[in-house]
Amino acid sequence: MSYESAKAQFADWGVDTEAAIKALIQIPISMHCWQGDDVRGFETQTGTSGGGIQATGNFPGRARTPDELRADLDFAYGLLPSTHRLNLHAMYMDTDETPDRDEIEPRHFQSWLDWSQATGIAIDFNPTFFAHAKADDNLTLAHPDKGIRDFWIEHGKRCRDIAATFGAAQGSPSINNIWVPDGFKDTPVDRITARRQLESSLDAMLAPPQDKAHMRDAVESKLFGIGVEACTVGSHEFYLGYAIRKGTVLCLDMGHFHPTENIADKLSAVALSVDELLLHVSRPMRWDSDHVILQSDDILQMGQELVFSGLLERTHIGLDFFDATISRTAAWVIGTRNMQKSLLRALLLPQDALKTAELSQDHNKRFMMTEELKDLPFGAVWTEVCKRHDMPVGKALLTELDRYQANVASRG
Ligand code: RNT
Ligand code: ZN
Repeated sequence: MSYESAKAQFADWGVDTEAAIKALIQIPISMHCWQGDDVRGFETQTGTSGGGIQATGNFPGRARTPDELRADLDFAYGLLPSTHRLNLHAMYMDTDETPDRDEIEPRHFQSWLDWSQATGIAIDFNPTFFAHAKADDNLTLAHPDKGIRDFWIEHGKRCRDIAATFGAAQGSPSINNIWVPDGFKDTPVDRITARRQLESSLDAMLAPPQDKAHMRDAVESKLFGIGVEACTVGSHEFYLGYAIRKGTVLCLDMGHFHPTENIADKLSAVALSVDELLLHVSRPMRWDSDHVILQSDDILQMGQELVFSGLLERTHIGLDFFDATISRTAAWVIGTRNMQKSLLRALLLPQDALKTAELSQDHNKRFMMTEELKDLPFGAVWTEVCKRHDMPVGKALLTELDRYQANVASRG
């Protein structure tokens, strides 16, 4: 179907496809670096990967060096309409030195800053509280040992400085997201001491003032992880309360809740109590499996909720998936495009008419409309977006992805 005839079909419902396209290309998605190398990072000294997260598979082509990762990222961004962001983890430092986590400085990330300046891709940041000998027992900021807690507090402080350095250079705040694996494999008898410990460590870490124009602190909750099945110290209730009381950004990862919970439903609820949200858009399958996101109901609902609740302005959209059984670059491109497609679909709905039907309690009209609207030619509008950015879709996209994969397949 041609774009012109799709445009007419949407216009018939009162939808302006040009306005939707314009809105879409203003929405940055923070693409996560860790899909490119199966969450390994580039440190010379690490413990076990740990943290209860796991990439499985051995598809060829994993990036082994910062240069390979940046080349893969450049390729992926080249197939994504609009200007996006990069979500970088501290363990992706690029240096000949061997700083421990409590010794890292902005200079260890200079090559990323240079890349960001050259590409115009802004960087968000994450302290890395896993894959380290001092995190092998899945306790970091909540550890009973003060020396271990202090080590991780120092790491967190340094990461805030690094994020602020990126933010100052790029002209938009770098969102610095704190996720710790802390928890217990078996049922603890004292939960509140660990939670008090986590709270006071976070307070110490966030105490040094930072310019909000340069960096913002986010906190990410979790339900459970491998090895911490019985209790996660930084649970949803813990961080929801923390974010409200301390004014941080609240991060919701779609894999960090009970499997039947609707994460899109949470946005409008928590948005009444926190100013800003960060999403880790992900796809849990039975557990926090971090599968690449599809155009599935939960992702479409997430896009629709962001648009219909007017939350795009204060939500930072990040992705969090890692699949090592498929091409890493194909995973980035198709997964990130799926997030964009979910937003585009929402932007192409007759929002006012749907809301009017609902507010007037005409549930029959809402029902008929939502179902009929599913047949509109969303794909033709997406194809037009890609065409305007000189980017392939369909079989031509697969050819491009295969071509690049063939080039990286020989990596050891
Ligand atoms: C882990 C969290 C966290 C990580 C990244 C690598 O369960 O989702 O966000 O996936 O920090
Ligand atoms: Zn996450």
